[in-house]
Amino acid sequence: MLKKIEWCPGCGNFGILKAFNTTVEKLSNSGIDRGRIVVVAGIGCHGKLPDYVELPSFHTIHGRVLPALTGIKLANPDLFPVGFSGDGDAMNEGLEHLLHSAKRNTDVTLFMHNNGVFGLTTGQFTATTPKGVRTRTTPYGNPEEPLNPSLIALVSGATFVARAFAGDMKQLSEIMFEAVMHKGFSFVEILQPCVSFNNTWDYYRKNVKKIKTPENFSDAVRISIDTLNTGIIYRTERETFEEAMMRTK
Ligand SMILES: Cc1ncc(C[n+]2csc(CCOP(=O)(O)OP(=O)(O)O)c2C)c(N)n1
Ligand code: SF4
Ligand SMILES: [Mg+2]
Repeated sequence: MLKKIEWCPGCGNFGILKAFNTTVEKLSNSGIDRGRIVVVAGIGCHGKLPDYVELPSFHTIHGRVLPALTGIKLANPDLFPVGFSGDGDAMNEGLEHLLHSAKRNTDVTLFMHNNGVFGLTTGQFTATTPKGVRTRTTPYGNPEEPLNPSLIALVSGATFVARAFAGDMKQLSEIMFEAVMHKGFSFVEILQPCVSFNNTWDYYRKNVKKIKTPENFSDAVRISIDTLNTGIIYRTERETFEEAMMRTK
């Protein structure tokens, strides 16, 4: 049974949920039935999303979405493992897993809700909080430069990298569909306003830009550096981790 939604009214997670529901419909219509889409979430506000969709799901520990997705794919390659992580979950607690999943080209998808704070624990700064932003733990402004998740995924070897905005559900669900269908590691960074601790709605609405997918890796790197660029940043093909494992058995 679906649980009652507990996100703050106005949270960007609502747009992500809506876009994902549209994506699941589209996947079902393309022959991927709901029983084959397995969702995994980390710990945080984003981690409640599996409670709000009727799909097989697993709620893992903080920062460990990717190991769970990898295990699911290795155990049953017919499944489509889809993960939901936060910026804290994927860029602080679980950063190494992202690097290694991209390097291995594990055939799974990771959607990272980037709200620039540890939302569930009430607004501490994370590795993606922009410099100067005041949070519960940076009351005089964050003294550190932020990490750029899409750039990190790209240079670590991800074969599908995209950035999207929770306020543009049409673009987001199109990207989500392509990401799940992609064979290899797909990473999608979703710019997600947190109305309670880092309200970026106005800023993103005014400033996000849409890009055309660049033709080569160097241009993809250049485009990913501007954190307001949204769209499919890079897409290529190479042997997946699962294929390599089967070949060397
Ligand atoms: C190993 C570990 N460290 C810290 C925590 C405490 N904790 C729970 S949720 C959370 C914040 C999650 O932030 P993020 O991943 O950005 O998700 P959001 O709530 O913003 O969606 C933290 C630090 C934990 N549960 N486990
Ligand atoms: S704290 Fe932020 S991220 Fe969490 S539900 Fe509320 S608005 Fe959304
Ligand atoms: Mg967060």
